[in-house]
Order: sequence, then structure tokens, then C-alpha cells
Amino acid sequence: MKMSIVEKILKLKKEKKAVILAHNYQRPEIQDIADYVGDSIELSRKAAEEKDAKIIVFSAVDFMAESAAILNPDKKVLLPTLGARCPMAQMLTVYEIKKWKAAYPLAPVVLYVNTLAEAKAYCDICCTSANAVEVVESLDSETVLFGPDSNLAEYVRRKTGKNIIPIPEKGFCPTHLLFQPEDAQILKRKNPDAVLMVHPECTAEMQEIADFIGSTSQMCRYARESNEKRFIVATEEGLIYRLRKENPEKEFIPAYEEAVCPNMKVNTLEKIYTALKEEENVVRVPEQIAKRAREALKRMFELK
Ligand code: CIZ
Ligand code: SF4
Repeated sequence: MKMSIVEKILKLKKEKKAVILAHNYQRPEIQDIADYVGDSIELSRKAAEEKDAKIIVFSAVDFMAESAAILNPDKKVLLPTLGARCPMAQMLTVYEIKKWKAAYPLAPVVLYVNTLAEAKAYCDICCTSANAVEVVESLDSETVLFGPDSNLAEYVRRKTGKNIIPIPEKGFCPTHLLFQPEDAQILKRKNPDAVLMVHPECTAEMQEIADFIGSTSQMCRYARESNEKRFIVATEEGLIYRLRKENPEKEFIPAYEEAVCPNMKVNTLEKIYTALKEEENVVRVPEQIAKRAREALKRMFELK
């Protein structure tokens, strides 16, 4: 009898002692076969806990698989599709960081994990959208260079009151820019009992009308622990699948149906199968870059 693609992946995964990690924005069928589904840093930490695993298939985009490779130098990290690139991470080059550092030599550099490893190597500390405020508050400086997401930078500025300088000036996530406050207001009026959850990569106007602002992992926790029953969700639509699966008694309404990250969606079951079978698309970060990026990531972990 012919095996299905899912059966083939699961068989291969067992034979090769592989672990499949899927980001919250992955397609439903990928989330269903994954060992863990989560945000980029949760997944990198899961990879580190899997002591017996030889291979990590990291179904996400480039910078996430790079972080996993940096934190798991003894494992083979595979990205199912080499072209799965996050445009936000591409917006901050080392040249740009050096330029801003020269202009503000005393200001620490905080970089969102949505950056390439080579950029992380030039920062003082990394942050995620879940801990950006705590990371900036921990620094003994009123002026902070923060990149690449200018909307997250603005969120951190409002929460901490510090002088947050976004680098580059206008870094953004094209998918989260699709959310319009007008659309969300219509949905709120139609569903007055629903809680509006907004990702900090959305614009300040979206954040202003939010009932809850948080990363994907914070949205999952909030939806699970809250007594509320209905939620309007302003982040990439892949998270809605996970929210519905984990909370079948609750209702999740996308704030915009077409908020799809095409970069996340290039990964498919077929690509996972091929990458695992051929052990191809190995993510490699040169050790002199990995070492410095690892230190910046570790400084973030030490805060918790
Ligand atoms: O770090 C991640 O996984 C990202 C970019 C999104 C989020 O909010 O979890
Ligand atoms: Fe990058 Fe935005 Fe896609 Fe996340 S959702 S991978 S930030 S483009």
C-alpha cells in the first residue's frame, strides 16, 4: 500500500532521530505533524532540550532556523525551503547598524530576534516581542538603538518612556502592516463581546485600539487563561489554526482574513520530506558570527 506523505515523514523522522519544529505561522498540516509548535525562541529552546535528536527540521523562515543553529551547534538544523526569507530581517544590514552605532556611540543596541545572525553579532542583547520591554528596561541607558521593527520600537518607547531610536528608521513586517484599524473597528462593533488581540508588529494605530497586545506565545497564553470566549486576532493567520485547536470551546475571528506571510507559507509537507530525506538545506552560521550572536541571545535568556 502506498504511504501518505505524513506517514513517510513520520517514518523518516523516527529512523533519523529527527525532531520537527513548526512556527505558529506554519500551514495547519505542518503544525499537525510537528513535535512542537511555538514562537521562534520557544522552538530554539525545545531543540536544545531534545538531547537525543541529531536533526532538527525547523519549519519557519531563515532567521529562526539560524537562531536554532546558533543555540544548537551540535545538531544539524534543516530549513525545509532555503528561500524562506523574512523581509523584515533583511531590512537591517551590518552597514546600517555600524552607521547608527557611530552616531550614538554610548547607546546599547537591542535587536529583535527577527534579524540575520550577522546583525545579531553586532548587538548588545536580543529580544523577542514577548520580552522587548523587560530587555530595554534592564539596560542602564535612557537612549537605546532598537531594530529592525519600528512598530515594536514604538511599543517599547511607549511602555518604557525611554528614547528608543529605531534602526533602520522604518523597518516593518509587510504582513502585519495589512491590518487596518478601520477593519478592526467594524469587527469590534459587530462583536462587542470579543477581545481584540494585536501583535506589536502592527501599526501604532492598531495597537491603540487593542484590548491586548502581545507576541504569538503571549496571545496563546492569554486566550487559554482568560475567561473571555471570543477573540479578534491581529497577527498572521497561521496562529488562528493553533488557537482554535487548543481552545475548541472559544471563538477566534481573524482581524483580516488575508494576513498571510508568504515567506512562512513556502514550506510544505513535501519540502519537509525532501529536506529530511536528503538532509539538505543545512543552516550554517560561521562560528565567529555564531559566537557573538549566541552571546547576545544568552544575555536575553539570562534576564528570565
Ligand atoms: O519570534 C517569533 O516567533 C515571532 C517573530 C513572532 C511572535 O510573535 O512570536
Ligand atoms: Fe517576517 Fe512578518 Fe513573515 Fe514574521 S510574519 S516572518 S516578521 S514577514
